[in-house]
Amino acid sequence: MGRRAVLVATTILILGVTSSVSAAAPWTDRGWGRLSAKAYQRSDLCANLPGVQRTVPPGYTKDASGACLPPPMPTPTPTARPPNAVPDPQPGFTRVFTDQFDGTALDPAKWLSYTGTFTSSEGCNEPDNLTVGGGVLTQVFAYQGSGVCGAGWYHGSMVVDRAYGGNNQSVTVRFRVLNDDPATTEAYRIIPMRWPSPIDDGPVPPWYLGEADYCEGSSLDGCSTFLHYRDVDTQVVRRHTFDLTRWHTLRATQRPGNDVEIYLDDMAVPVWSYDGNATTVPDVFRRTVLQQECAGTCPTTRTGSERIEVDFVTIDDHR
Ligand SMILES: [Ca+2]
Ligand SMILES: [Ca+2]
Repeated sequence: MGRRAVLVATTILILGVTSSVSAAAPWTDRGWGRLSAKAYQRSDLCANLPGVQRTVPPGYTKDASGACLPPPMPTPTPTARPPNAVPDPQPGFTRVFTDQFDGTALDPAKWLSYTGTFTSSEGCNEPDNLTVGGGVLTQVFAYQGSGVCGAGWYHGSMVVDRAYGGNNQSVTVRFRVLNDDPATTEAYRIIPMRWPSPIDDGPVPPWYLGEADYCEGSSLDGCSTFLHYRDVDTQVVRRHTFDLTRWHTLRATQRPGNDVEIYLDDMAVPVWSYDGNATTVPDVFRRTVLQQECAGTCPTTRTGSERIEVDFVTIDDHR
């Protein structure tokens, strides 16, 4: 065979190879086949370069045309519940009360509005300062030129109907606090409280035997739990730091064994657990209260206001 014939044969061989590479190559699991080292270095493991054979990387699959497919994404656990949804009761508790404030006024079958002054502070409760709209209860703290107590600072507070009281209960409240002049318009709030109450029309028990103020104070960067017992000067105290101007879900749970837990947003792990006893957490009937008042004395100005916005309240009884 002469020199010319050899050259022709080589050209045909090269054309044949080139042709087969540019067409869709059949898949083999043997390796990278004819993919050049340069292309290999450039390529992503799953970039489907035409005509390239490749090993299926661990966890990957291939389709009928030889495309290399990444592992399917794990199916996400359905967490459709939006962050503002009403959380379920804890194990061992049964829901007995839910108010999402979806109406246009406070439901008198669920709540009793306070009217008049507290013994604990100046200021005056007026039912008008409890408004419901847009799915939210608003407790309004503001100066009024007139009202049930005359001119002065007013606020809105309320206690749940006696039908929803109990001893071992878990109360969950989603709320935030908006104050347009915190420097001078300082309000005081207890969101929520559980207040020792007569079960029937009997005498009112002493407040200090079991008043539980789960989130109390006037600052906007936290609140404190006060568990009162024995006398007017004795209580268990615990501070919780969080931004009250943003929505948070706070749950306060009293369990058998006289134990108290405070949860904040994470309903699985409490931010505080207190192992109480029958002295420090008395077994008494209590009713849930949302309280707003002056911080001892009312502001000296007449301007400014504070609003507590409450998205929902739930109460769960221990079974
Ligand atoms: Ca205990
Ligand atoms: Ca709501």
